[in-house]
Amino acid sequence: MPDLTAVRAALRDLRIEVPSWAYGNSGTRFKVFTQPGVPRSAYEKIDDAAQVHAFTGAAPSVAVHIPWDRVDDYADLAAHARAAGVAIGTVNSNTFQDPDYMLGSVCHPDGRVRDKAVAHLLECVDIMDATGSADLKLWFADGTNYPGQDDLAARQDRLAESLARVYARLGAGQRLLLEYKLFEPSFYATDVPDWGTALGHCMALGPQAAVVVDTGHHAPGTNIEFIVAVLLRAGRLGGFDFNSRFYADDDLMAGAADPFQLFRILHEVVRAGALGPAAGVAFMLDQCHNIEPKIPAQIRSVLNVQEAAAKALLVDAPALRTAQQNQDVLGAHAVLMDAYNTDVRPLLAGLREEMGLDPDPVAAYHRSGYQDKIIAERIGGTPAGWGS
Ligand code: LRH
Ligand code: MN
Repeated sequence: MPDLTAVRAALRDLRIEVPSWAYGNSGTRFKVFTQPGVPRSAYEKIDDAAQVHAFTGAAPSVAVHIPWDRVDDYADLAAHARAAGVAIGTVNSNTFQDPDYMLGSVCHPDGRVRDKAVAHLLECVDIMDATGSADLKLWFADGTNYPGQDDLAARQDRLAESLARVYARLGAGQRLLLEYKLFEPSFYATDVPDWGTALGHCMALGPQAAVVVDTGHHAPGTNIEFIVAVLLRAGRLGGFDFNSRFYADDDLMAGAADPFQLFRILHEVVRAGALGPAAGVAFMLDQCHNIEPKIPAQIRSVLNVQEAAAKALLVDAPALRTAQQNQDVLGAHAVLMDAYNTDVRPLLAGLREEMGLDPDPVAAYHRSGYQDKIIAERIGGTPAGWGS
């Protein structure tokens, strides 16, 4: 049985970064259903994100997305975040909404469009300097819809050249995180479709480049924990965009659609000793709450990741290794399932009480009256969204 003191210490250290865009209105191409009390600015998004940290004690940073979170003074935004008890985390670029990027951004055939895209990415590094953020996360919608539309290899050359220009701008301690996605909005070839392509570009760039695994970005049936094990072994797992899905990039709450998969992924992270902050793996949520109240959904998502991590920390590693060495197929599987089938909610509730938090963060949030306060206060202005 793992040492519970060590398990509790690891859970105390677990940090989950929340996405600013989860608090704004979001939807699908069919409809964006708006909700009352939605933030109207990056400042209000941070206020809402700070609620998640206040009730969970495990979400001390907020990822921002540019230009959705564009402000006049990023140092002031960072100061506002600190005053709210959180920090500005990963800076996400956006080269998927400007009209010039219809046929791509950093992979576009026209060098002027690539220059425009690279200029935006360099602006994001300037913003990191102002907010004190370490990570620049790059996801590119770039791709094609029809065979022959463009030269697949030439697009890789353009991508490599563009990434190198951004990589050269990074300061010490800053990282470029490259996120892959199989498809959407491109439906024939995406220029960074999978972990292999992303890893290849990161290896070519240098040690400050690593891969982000968004759990919604794979073909159905993909063994994501295998990819995680390989990236950890290569020392190039930069982080996760956690969410869950039944079909495509559904961006549902992490662990909601497939809690067993989230456990298997975190088992590989724990096995590699990479759960702690020192390991440099960023645990981020990337979700959209199209029909459910956003702040409680974020709190629930943080709890889901905590629960999966707690189960992974309870895997009896020596027993597992012994069973694996003894080629005891069922025995080894049983060790993992024992941990997965452990109800870790009492352990986490106890830990929250030790941290001076309510054992039931979702209920505590509802009792706080914050939701009613923002619905009453946030009248007028332009509710935040994906701005497309
Ligand atoms: C792309 C993605 C990416 C973000 C966006 C909000 O699907 O996962 O991480 O930029 O969602
Ligand atoms: Mn993502």
